[in-house]
Amino acid sequence: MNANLYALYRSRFPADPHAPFMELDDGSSVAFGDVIARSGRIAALLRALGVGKGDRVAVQVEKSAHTVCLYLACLQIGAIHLPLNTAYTVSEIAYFVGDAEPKAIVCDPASEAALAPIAAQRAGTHLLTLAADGSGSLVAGAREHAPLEEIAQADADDIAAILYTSGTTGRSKGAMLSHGNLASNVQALHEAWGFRPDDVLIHALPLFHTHGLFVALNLMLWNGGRMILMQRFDPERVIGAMSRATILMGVPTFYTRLLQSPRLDRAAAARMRLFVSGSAPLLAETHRAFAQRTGHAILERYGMTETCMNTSNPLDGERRAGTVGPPLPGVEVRVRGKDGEILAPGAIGVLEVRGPNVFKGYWRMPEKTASEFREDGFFITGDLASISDDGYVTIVGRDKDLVITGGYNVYPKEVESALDAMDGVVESAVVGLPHPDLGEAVVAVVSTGGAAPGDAAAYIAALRETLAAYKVPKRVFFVDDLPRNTMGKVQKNMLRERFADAFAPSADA
Ligand code: MLC
Ligand code: AMP
Repeated sequence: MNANLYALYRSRFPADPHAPFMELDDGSSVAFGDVIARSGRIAALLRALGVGKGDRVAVQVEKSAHTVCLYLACLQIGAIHLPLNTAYTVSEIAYFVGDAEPKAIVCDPASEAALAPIAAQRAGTHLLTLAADGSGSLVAGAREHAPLEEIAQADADDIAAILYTSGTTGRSKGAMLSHGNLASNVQALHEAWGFRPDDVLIHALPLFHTHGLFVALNLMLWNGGRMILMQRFDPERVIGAMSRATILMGVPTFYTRLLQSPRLDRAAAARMRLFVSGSAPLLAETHRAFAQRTGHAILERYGMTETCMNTSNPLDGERRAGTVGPPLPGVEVRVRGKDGEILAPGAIGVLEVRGPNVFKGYWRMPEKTASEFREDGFFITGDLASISDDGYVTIVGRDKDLVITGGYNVYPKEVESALDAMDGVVESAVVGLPHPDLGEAVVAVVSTGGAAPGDAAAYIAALRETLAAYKVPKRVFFVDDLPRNTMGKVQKNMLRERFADAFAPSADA
């Protein structure tokens, strides 16, 4: 049997090649037959360029139907898909390319000139371009080829994708996900969320992170059903699409923004059967407000880049606000205390997970990988949680120094390192503060060592040169010295308390 995820999808695609798969922003639609042909042509082009099994294909492009086909083409030839956030700057991309050594880089035509020197550093690396409208050398080159029919043989343990996630040390790690990891998770979710052949998904998430790629897109490929592919999240357009859809998946910011629209009501959501939230904590008050307005209880689930989805509130049964539900079938969870002891229900500790969904390790970082797994195969998530008597998991915080802003992760260390290298900064501490739209917002506190405060706007502008915009602090505060405990460690809790109201509606934000 071929465990290649694309082979599994193909066996589930509708028999009719004219069956629609994607409805696009311009109202046109792409049928399953088109998807097979377009992906096959890209697969043939990549093969002709010498991209083979296990080679990395780095992709930093706008969301479009072509992006979906490029992902499938990588799977088809057994190459490793390596999607990159469109917000990453050239210096961030240089790191990923140096680390992953891709055989091909596909970028937006607008970034070609900036990325060419990076691609040129490694002999045999091809630089191709793809714009949202399909222009660029990738699709043009693919048109010269007949669609590849063959699907590369893959074992369940072969790597299908590498997704970079930042780390507490500030150095990003490539999480290696296998065909088996992705297949087991999509299967578990498909069953747990009761997918039906006529389900229509509103896809408004980016295609370069787990939520949009391995949950939303993979589920619709597995379901062989239809999705409305929106290039970006626009609450009014999403509400407009609800009359011809059944499912929406989003980060909590989607739901708080939807609630701001007076158009969101029971009638608008009448045809929908499921609203899913994840990637960041959904406030219980958002859950309640959404239920009140639409009659739908948002289904919250919990996952990570390294594990795909771990837990989910039930489709049938109680969707408990403020919890992420019990583990998915095949996934085990437990909570450990400070001394390594496994805790009883209700107690708070670090959550660990084990199952076929858990990744194969970090790319070329065997020691880092080993340090994040227990001997019995449980992965240490770094999330603080408790498990109720009846198995519902509640995420109460994080043991890792991480900010989640609008569903994107920012590791403070990366921002602090960039700030600390700047003139006038003695040292810095980056924290996440409550933000009404983004859940948490990145904020920097800079110690001047007693000197006069610097120009916050100038620091922000300088950081934007090297860091993706969502990582750049929304505010910079200046202090003489950072608070420290007796061990000399910066007390970020004190900073969070001191500046807690920075984004409160009444604050001068
Ligand atoms: C955009 N901006 C953000 C931001 N998104 N700032 C902080 N945090 C964010 N998340 C900034 C931009 O840099 C820009 O700043 C300004 O906001 C407007 O940009 P935009 O592109 O127009 O923003 P918008 O379309 O409003 O995007 C907001 C959003 C988006 C919430 C729709 O961030 C989003 O799609 N988030 C989803 C992230 C996601 O997919 N996460 C899943 C990870 S997987 P300026 O200054 O330039 O104007 C995972 C595992 C799991 O976590 O469990 O799922
Ligand atoms: P990422 O590394 O981008 O995959 O983000 C994974 C992290 O997002 C997890 O470790 C959690 O901290 C957080 N996360 C995901 N889903 C939820 C959720 N439903 N509630 C709280 N935190 C979540």
